[in-house]
Amino acid sequence: MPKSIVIDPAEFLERDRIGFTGIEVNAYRKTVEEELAVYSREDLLAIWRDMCAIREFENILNEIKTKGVYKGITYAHLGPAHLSMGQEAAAVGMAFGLAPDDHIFGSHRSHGEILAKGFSTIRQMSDEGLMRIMSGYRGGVILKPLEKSHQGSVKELAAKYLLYGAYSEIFARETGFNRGFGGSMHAFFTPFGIYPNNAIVGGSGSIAPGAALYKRVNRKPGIVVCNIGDASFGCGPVWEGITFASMDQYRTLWDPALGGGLPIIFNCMDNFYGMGGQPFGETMGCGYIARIGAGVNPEQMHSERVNGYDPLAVIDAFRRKKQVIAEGRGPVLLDTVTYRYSGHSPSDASSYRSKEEVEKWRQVDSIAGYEKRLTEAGVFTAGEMDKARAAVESVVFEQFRLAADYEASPRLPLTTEAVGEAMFTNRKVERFDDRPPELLRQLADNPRVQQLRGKIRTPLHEGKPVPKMKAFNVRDALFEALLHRFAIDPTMVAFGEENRDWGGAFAVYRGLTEALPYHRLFNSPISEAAIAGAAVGYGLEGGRVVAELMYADFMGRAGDEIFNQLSKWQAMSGGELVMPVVLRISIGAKYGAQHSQDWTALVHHIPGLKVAYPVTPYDAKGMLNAALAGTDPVVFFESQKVYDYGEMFVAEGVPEGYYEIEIGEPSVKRRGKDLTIITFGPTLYKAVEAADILAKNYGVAAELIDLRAANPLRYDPLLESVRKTGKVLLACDAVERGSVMQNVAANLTQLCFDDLDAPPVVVGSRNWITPAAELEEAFFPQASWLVDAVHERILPLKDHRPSTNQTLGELSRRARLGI
Ligand SMILES: Cc1ncc(C[n+]2csc(CCOP(=O)(O)OP(=O)(O)O)c2C)c(N)n1
Ligand SMILES: [Mg+2]
Repeated sequence: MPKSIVIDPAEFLERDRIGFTGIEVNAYRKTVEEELAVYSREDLLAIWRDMCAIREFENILNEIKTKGVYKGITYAHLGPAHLSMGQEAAAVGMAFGLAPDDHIFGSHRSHGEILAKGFSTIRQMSDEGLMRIMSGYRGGVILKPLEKSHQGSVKELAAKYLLYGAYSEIFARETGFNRGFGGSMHAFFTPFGIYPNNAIVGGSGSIAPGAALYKRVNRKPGIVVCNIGDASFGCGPVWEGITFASMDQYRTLWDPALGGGLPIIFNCMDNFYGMGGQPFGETMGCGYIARIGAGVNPEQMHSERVNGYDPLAVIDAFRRKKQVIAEGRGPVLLDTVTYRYSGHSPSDASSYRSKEEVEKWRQVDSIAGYEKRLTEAGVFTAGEMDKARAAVESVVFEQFRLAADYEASPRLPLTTEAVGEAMFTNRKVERFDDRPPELLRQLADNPRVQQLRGKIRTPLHEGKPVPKMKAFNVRDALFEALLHRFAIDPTMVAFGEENRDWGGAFAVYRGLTEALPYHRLFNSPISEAAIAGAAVGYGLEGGRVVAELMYADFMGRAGDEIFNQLSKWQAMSGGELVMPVVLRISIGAKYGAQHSQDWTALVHHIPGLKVAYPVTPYDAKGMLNAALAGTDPVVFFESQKVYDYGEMFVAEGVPEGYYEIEIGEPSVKRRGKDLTIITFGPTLYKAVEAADILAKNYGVAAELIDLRAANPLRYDPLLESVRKTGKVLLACDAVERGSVMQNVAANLTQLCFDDLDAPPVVVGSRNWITPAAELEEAFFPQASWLVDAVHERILPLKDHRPSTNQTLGELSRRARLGI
């Protein structure tokens, strides 16, 4: 808590009452005649065309999925198609008044939103701007098949481009927005302000606030709209995202010049159903989603329930709410009432709702209703509207036909390496913006910087080991790397729990509070999903971000955001997005079963993440420097056991200046000829003890290698060592079953089988819950375990008497018991 906000009992123990104000439901009542003062006839027709285009786009997909043929074109679409027939007015109403700089995020059912936002952007962009995008985006690959036959305006060409890029993406073609790597549920096209759509229900709920944060911090124009379904509001990360987006500090503590509350509208596409469960009346208790706003902040999120069957009502609501955001009073919650006629997917038998109910909604269909209103008001004749519909349907059909054609729209070869290559962008970016980075004062005057000047960076000082208090330690090394990049990249922000006045949970950030304004370093709510999710949103907008999870054990709370979001968007974008996110995660000890687990293996298992775990000051600074210069997501593990360790391996010490250590490069910490010991994490220091015992008592010279990173990983230094020694022991603090080391051991067995005298041996923690601090020696690998394992399974040591049971018999006994 910042000292500037005082919690005074005199205020908080007074009798009081919390008041609520009513939340509007379907308040819009304007007539077409009144709206003619706001809209041109062309506008009104554009709304009609957009809705008709979406209906036909989805109708074609429905026919293809259910019958395999549409108007003579046969096509087998294997993937998903979550259609939105019925929801067109909600989508078009949402997008119509958005500016090109406004960014939308969505869900698995977002085809309609993609098209609506695309059409809206096309109308507002200049012809030159559109041509630049179409011919520049991925070398014009989407444009080429369209250009040949196109006759008409640039805007008409852009509309075809949008439809064709979307169909191609859904059909997994090279001509898709994202080379077909995203597909139906994840299609997006950022040049038109269409940001990732998410197959994880509610996934956008924690990501979109990060995009809004990016706009605020970097003073970018536009707002962010997070389109998610009604059932998504049951998801924890959505609540966390709302909490993150509605923090008081944006208005109480941040520089007012930034613009106040986050510029975000959470827009519920409230179609009354999940898949087969019904939030209204069954699976949720809030009745109307709009009510949720009342629990969030005194402004009740400016919440409103809007008739999403009337496009003009939705446009009106978005216009008013954009004004609220422009005044710095966001975030906003809109509950847009709509209905899907289609099943959850085309295979859905609609067993959860009656035909009569669907029919009732069809009777008030938004497209037919809009036509009726405009014709009755005499704005258009039915003939004019029919003609416009037929024209747009024909354009949609032609783009479908082109996308279904394998010659015009080839699929990437199935053997393609491109999927893997898109996963990491592997770029270096010094700064993501050229403006000067905001700092509160000269870094040279920073108290921590001054303190570090007096610290000793070498293993020895005047021939003696350096006392802990004087040693430049891992914590200091991390601080230096962070400060370096903060001073260069103005987009770089850091957030997490207790990050600011507390100094970071483990004091890595001490000194940063004095260096950085609030918006570059701030405390988040205890919302791990939102911490990781917002980092994803901030990163994919093109900003550098360091997010922190206090303990590895809390990764469970941010599981989706780490495993499905952080890891996947670069690849699903076909390499178009970057993800310059460093997720710092501290691994604990002494805090028992739920605060002392090394979960590196979980992250290592997920494609798309770089996994670093340095445990020396030299490695920590060099690797964090590399992570903070890159464009890929790095999960950066740190060990609480070694934060205050000085440098013990690099005789020259930790350089004061800048240097990088490539992530994926193991480090030989000690040379030896008889045995290789590979470690990952703080077990390195136990291996040093074990190596000393082996050398002193048994004359065995062990070579020590610290993996430093699990993915990517260059095996050559490991192979070189194992080929020399013929023997290898691998150890880490993670529980032995399924650890990173098991994977490395399996690979080594295959890569240098002929050179091995014995199978690689893995020593890890016991396959238990982590016990109390007093009992930890029975849980984490100790030097004696390593020596005993060498003796039992690799190299019998003369006269050695094991103190622990590292035999193969014990290995299989434990496996059988599952412990
Ligand atoms: C985290 C997660 N849980 C479950 C699912 C399976 N699922 C896909 S769509 C869906 C219903 C979503 O309902 P809602 O958010 O209202 O969106 P709608 O489908 O109505 O557009 C479910 C349960 C999923 N994709 N992700
Ligand atoms: Mg729904």
